[in-house]
Amino acid sequence: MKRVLTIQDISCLGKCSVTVALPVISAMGVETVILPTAVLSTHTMFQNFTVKDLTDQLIPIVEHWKSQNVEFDAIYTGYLGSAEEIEIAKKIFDMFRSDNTSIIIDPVMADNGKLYPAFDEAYAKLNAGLCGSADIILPNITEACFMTDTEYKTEYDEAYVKELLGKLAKLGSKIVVLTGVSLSEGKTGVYGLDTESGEYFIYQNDHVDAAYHGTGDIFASVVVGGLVRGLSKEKAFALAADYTADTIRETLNNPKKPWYGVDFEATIPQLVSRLTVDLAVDE
Ligand code: PXL
Repeated sequence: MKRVLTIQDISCLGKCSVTVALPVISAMGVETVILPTAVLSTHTMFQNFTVKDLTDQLIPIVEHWKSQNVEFDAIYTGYLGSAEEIEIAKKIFDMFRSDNTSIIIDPVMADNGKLYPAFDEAYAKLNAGLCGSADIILPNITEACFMTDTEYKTEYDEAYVKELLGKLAKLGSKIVVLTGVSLSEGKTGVYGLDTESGEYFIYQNDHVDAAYHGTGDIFASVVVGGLVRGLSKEKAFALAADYTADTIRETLNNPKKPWYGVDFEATIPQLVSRLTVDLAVDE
C-alpha cells in the first residue's frame, strides 16, 4: 500500500485540512500519515476559535519517523499557519525526499482576490519559495497572483491563464496547476502546465454556483490520492474536479443547509467506485 504524509492543521470541527485529507485519501486506498501543525476548535471562518500551536512538535515527530526508516510516496502540504511552518515543511521535504516521493503543495492562503486573515504578502512570498521545492503545485488564481505579483482579475481570458502558469513555472515546480479557472460561461475547472514537456492540460466541468469552506482541500486530497494510486494526471484532476462538484451539489440538496463544510461523507462511495473503474481502465 502506498503511503502519503499530509502536513496541515487539525480544525476539530469544520471539515477541512486533516479532517478531510485523512478520510478521503484513506478511502482511496492509501495510508495517510498526518503531521498536525496546530489544533483549532474550528476553522478560521468561525468566530472566537481556539488554537494550540504545535510548531515545536513537528521536527521531533519527523525525527522519530526518520529513526524508524519511514518513507513516503508523497508529501502533501495544505494550510500552513506561519512562516516558521513553511521553513519546517521545507526541511521535512529535504529529510524525506527520494526519487519515489512526490511533493504536492496546495499553497492555501487566499481566495476571491484576498489573503485569509492570518496571512500577509510576506507570507505569500515565502509560500512561493516553498512551491519551488514541489513536484506539483495547486494554487487558485488568487494565490497564484499573490505569489507572482500579478494583478488579480475576475474576468480574464486564456492568455491571462497562460501568463500566470508561465510565472508559476518560474517558481520551480515541475507541474503547475491553476484551480477555479473558468474560461466559458457556466464552466469551471483546472488549467495545468507540465513544465518539462511544455504541455498544457485542461479539465472543465459544470460550474456549481455555491462556495463552501474546505472544498479546495477535498479537491487537493483527491488529486493526491489519485496520483499516488497511479492515475494519469488528466484522470486524477478530472476525478478531483467532478467529485468536488458532485459533493457541492449533494450538500445543496441537504435540507439542513450546512454552512461550514460540505457533505463529502455522502459522496465517498461514488469517489471510490469511479477510482476503481479509472484504475481498471488504466491497467
Ligand atoms: O480549508 C483551508 C483551511 C484549513 N485550515 C484552516 C483554515 C482554512 C481556511 O481558511 O482556516 C484552519
